[in-house]
Amino acid sequence: MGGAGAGGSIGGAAGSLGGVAGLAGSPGGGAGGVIARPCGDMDGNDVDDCSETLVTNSAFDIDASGWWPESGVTVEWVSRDFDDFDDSGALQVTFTETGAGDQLLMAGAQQCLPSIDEGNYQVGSHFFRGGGQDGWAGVNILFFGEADCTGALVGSQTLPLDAGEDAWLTTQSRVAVPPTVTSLMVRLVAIKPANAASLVVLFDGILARQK
Ligand SMILES: [Ca+2]
Ligand SMILES: [Ca+2]
Repeated sequence: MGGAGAGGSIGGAAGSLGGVAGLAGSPGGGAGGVIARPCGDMDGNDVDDCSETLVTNSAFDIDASGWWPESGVTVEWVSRDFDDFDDSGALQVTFTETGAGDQLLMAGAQQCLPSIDEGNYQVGSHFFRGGGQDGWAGVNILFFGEADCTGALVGSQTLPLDAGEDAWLTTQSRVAVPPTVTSLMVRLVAIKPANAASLVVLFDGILARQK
């Protein structure tokens, strides 16, 4: 099902990675000058993603703080940075829940953006799924009617899935936040058939910004 969309997102990732290389090579950084080193620019807007994301601990430089495991999940920091930087790592999500049947289960690590405005957002992540496992790494967004991710669940959106394995890939999408939404939950998830074994996936460079 996701074949066509996956191809599209790979193309987008490759294009914006070119932008990353340019950013990394530019001496002194931009006007702000506060970026110790660039995180990348997956959305290609010439602004380093680390400096514009609304997410806390988006680059996982030293730990997994700010991200909370859901039921059936363990999270831990690993040193395997998506861009191979020695001074940064990634978030590892291990989804251990299993059951009968092949219906898809989804769970991961979550962070609430406690108060957001109506409008369009750009959300994305780098992710890695090692080979020999059934399932996907994904990013799922939940919309809530009240602040702090409380109140009615107004809706949800899952960014395009990509089944590629043994490589860092990128998924991103525009997320339209309707006027009835006050907060949203960013979920870095593993998705697998219930009867498949544990699934281990990595995430890094989480972007969520208003467009
Ligand atoms: Ca950017
Ligand atoms: Ca990192």
